[in-house]
Order: sequence, then structure tokens, then C-alpha cells
Amino acid sequence: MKRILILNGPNLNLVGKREPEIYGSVSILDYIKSIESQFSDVQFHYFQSNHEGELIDKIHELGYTIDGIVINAGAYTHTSVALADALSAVKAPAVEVHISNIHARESFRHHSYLTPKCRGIVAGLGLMGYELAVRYLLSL
Ligand code: CA2
Repeated sequence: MKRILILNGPNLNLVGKREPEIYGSVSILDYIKSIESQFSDVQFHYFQSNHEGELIDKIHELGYTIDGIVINAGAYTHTSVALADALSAVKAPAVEVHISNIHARESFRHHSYLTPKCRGIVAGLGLMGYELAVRYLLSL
């Protein structure tokens, strides 16, 4: 059975509850449940944290044994060399996801420290980006 880690960073627990015009109105936990039911032959590990070190610890914990990582690091995307280093260190291929189109927003969101460490990036396609990233990782 393939195992995929879905990792969400700061404030992503608020998706579906605040700023629906940017992030939609579906709760992130409901969406993750729908992914789990669509891919019943995949074991998902879902982890969200508002703390950078906890995200890094989770990459270290699972990144050597898992088949793929879907990562939306939230605002840490634009600031965290440490998360980029953690992705570099582990074996699992990663895909970067953003719910919003970061290139259509403020310029500080245009740069990602994680993109060079990921196989690819999906941005601006709403929550569907997570599903597309999972499909890609399962195709490897
Ligand atoms: O578009 C994305 O998925 C982001 O990773 C979301 C981050 C943002 O900092 C990135 O630039 C792009 C923000 C996380 C969600 O924050 C919320 C804040 C209020 C209400 C709902 C979500």
C-alpha cells in the first residue's frame, strides 16, 4: 500500500472558516476526508501545524519511508530555508501546493524556498491542487 503525507502549514486550519473569497468555503478536514475516500488503497498521513519545527519534525519522521509528500507550507513557503533543507534531506518526492495563485497576489508571495526541492508546484486551483498532487505522486 502506498503512503502519502499531506503536510499543511500555518493558518491552513482556518481554510473554509475565514476568507472564503480567497480560500473557498470547504473545510480543509472535510476535503482531506474526501481525498481519503477517493483513494481507498492509499494510506494518508495528514498533519497540520502552525509551528515550523513541528513541520520539520514530521518531514524527518516520515520522509524516509513514505512514497510522497504533498506540502502546503503556508507563509513558511516564502520564508523557510529550514523547511527547504528538510525536504532536501529526505528521500520522498514532494509536490508543493497552494490553494491560491501566489503569483497573482502580493510580490512577497511570488518566491518560494520550497519549489527547487519539489518535483513540481500546483497553485491557484483551489483545494483540487491537493488531489492533483496526490495523483502525480501515485503515478511515480
Ligand atoms: O494559497 C495558499 O495555499 C497559501 O499557501 C496560503 C497561505 C499563504 O500565506 C500563502 O502565501 C499561500 C495562508 C494560509 C491560509 O491562511 C488563511 C488565513 C485566513 C483564513 C483562511 C486561511
